Amino acid sequence: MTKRALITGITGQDGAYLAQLLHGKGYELFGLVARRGTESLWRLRELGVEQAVSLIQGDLTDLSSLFRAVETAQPTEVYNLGAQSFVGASWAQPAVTAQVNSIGVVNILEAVRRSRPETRFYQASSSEMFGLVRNDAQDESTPFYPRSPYGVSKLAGHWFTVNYRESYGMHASSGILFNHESPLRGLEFVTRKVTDAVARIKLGKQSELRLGNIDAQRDWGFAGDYVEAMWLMLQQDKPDDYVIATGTTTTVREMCRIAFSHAGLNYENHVIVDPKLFRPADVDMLRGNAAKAQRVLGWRPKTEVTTLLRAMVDADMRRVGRERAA
Ligand code: NDP
Ligand code: GDR
Repeated sequence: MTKRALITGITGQDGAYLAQLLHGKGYELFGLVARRGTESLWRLRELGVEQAVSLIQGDLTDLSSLFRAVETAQPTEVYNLGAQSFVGASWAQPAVTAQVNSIGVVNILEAVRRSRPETRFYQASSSEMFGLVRNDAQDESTPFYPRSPYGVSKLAGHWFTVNYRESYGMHASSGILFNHESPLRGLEFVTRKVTDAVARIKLGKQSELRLGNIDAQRDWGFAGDYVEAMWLMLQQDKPDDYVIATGTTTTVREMCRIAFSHAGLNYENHVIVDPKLFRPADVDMLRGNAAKAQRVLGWRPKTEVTTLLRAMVDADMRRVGRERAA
């Protein structure tokens, strides 16, 4: 029987990589697309899977659209990747963030439970739920202490997923993913903001880069590796929660050094720390322990942070170069 996947957040970074992975495995693909003013299918196009996905209009805050999506797609697996995913914006729009990231999860769980309860369900949870960490490496037993409206909203989504699993016996799993990046990352996130700026500075289009807290440390992996973990979770007999991470942490400052030096530049000549870009409360350090995912799923990260950043700089050099030629 052909497997059928419904992906919310199909137009985002992870949506595109997951669509590419599942297309390669022969899935029939359906993607929920919220109507936007701007063109949003460029990532699917870059990975060559735009034609492989049937798009269904809908929004996580609109329960009726989710029922329609589930009824249309008749999915065997649902991946809930849709979210207001930018932590920085969550202080300015806390209610929208909660609406999409918390109530949106209830909505999609309800649509699945009432229409096709046997469907396997994946929830995109986040290391941001750990927030103010008090131990060296975070795993599935680490207590949560979110530090942003985004983190709080994701924590509610996480617990709704656990609760639907325990209340209704649904095959609902939650992946607690640490930061993962790629050349398809949105420009608002710090790695892509840096690699895009490196390309612009190198090609003479920009001279400085303003950043916030460059002492923050993150455990950065490659999105292409992380979507494999999502898929593996739904192939298990039993649903569960898993931390997905590389186990290596890097400061924003060191990340800048790696990215700038790949283009033959010294970040110290270009990066300006701007207090206006500091968050009201930040997560200072994250480092994940993915031992359970390795043991149960056989998953391990394949891409190391320096390789990832260099690939992102190379992709931005090509993009910015094309802009110049046009
Ligand atoms: P992106 O920001 O790239 O993509 C988010 C997606 O959600 C977009 O397709 C967006 O659509 C969609 N979306 C936003 N609001 C709604 C809504 N109301 N209804 C339906 N869809 C909506 O995020 P990523 O791909 O990086 O992340 C995927 C998921 O994983 C998110 O839930 C994120 O919070 C979570 N996560 C991400 C991590 C990371 O490091 N990347 C780490 C841990 C968790 P549009 O393009 O039209 O706005
Ligand atoms: P994060 O990623 O908040 O961890 O959320 P982001 O790249 O936005 O920030 C990482 C760290 O860098 C510091 N920083 C800056 N961040 C941005 N965006 N812009 C800046 O100019 C800047 N300067 C310093 C931040 O303060 C922070 O400490 C990402 C998202 O993908 C979430 O959806 C996901 O859940 C988590 O990762 C895990």
